Amino acid sequence: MGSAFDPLVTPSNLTQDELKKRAAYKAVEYVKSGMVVGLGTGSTAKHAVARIAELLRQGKLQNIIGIPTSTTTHEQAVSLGIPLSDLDSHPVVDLSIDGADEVDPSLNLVKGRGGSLLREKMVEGASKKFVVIVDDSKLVPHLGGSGLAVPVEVVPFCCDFTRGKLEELFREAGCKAKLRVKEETVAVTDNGNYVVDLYLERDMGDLEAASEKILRLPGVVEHGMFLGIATTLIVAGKSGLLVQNR
Ligand code: ABF
Repeated sequence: MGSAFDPLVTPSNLTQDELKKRAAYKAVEYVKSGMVVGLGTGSTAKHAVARIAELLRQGKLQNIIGIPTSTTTHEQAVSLGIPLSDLDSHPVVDLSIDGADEVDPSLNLVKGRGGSLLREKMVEGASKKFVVIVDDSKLVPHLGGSGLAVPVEVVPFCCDFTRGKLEELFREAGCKAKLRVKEETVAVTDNGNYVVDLYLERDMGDLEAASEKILRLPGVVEHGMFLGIATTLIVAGKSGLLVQNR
């Protein structure tokens, strides 16, 4: 694993959103004309999408095909004039850029607190390179340890049964599994599914084993742990940009 530190030339009083933008702009430096690019979702990724559109308008990038990871990103990209396609037509993606909710020292991620984890995992898993962009608040020693949830996308059919099974799986880690609710109604993903959020009091142990256990449960569609998928991490902090490769 290699890393590089790039001090910011601007004052250190950047807001969190400005830090996200720094990371996003740095990631877009990896985009070259002619690439098929996975377009992430969330408040960090939206800066990357906007930057790609800006470079296309300026003629500094050409022939980009974007593969959006959510309906929200699809709408943003369409409004900015980025040509779009999908994995059916472009099963190999050159490069994806997306945010994350947690990043551990091995570049494993928790994603999906925004609800787009399934499409993100499909697109980013099909990418030759996956650049993760975060501000430094997202760095954690262990996934699931920040007090926030590990999301799991489940089918609506008997979702409380699946919720209970998920809670049982991680009982020893003090798991509380909660069906995600938004504005007082159950949150529905772009794929028409629900999300169960796993809140853990303790480390869930071996991540690959945890992943297998979750995916074996009937009713589960996908989970938000992205293990071994990210190839590059760009972290923006008050003192600079850290670029780390796996
Ligand atoms: C998506 O956006 C996610 O998978 C993750 O949940 C989230 C990160 O959001 P933000 O960049 O807004 O912090 O990529």
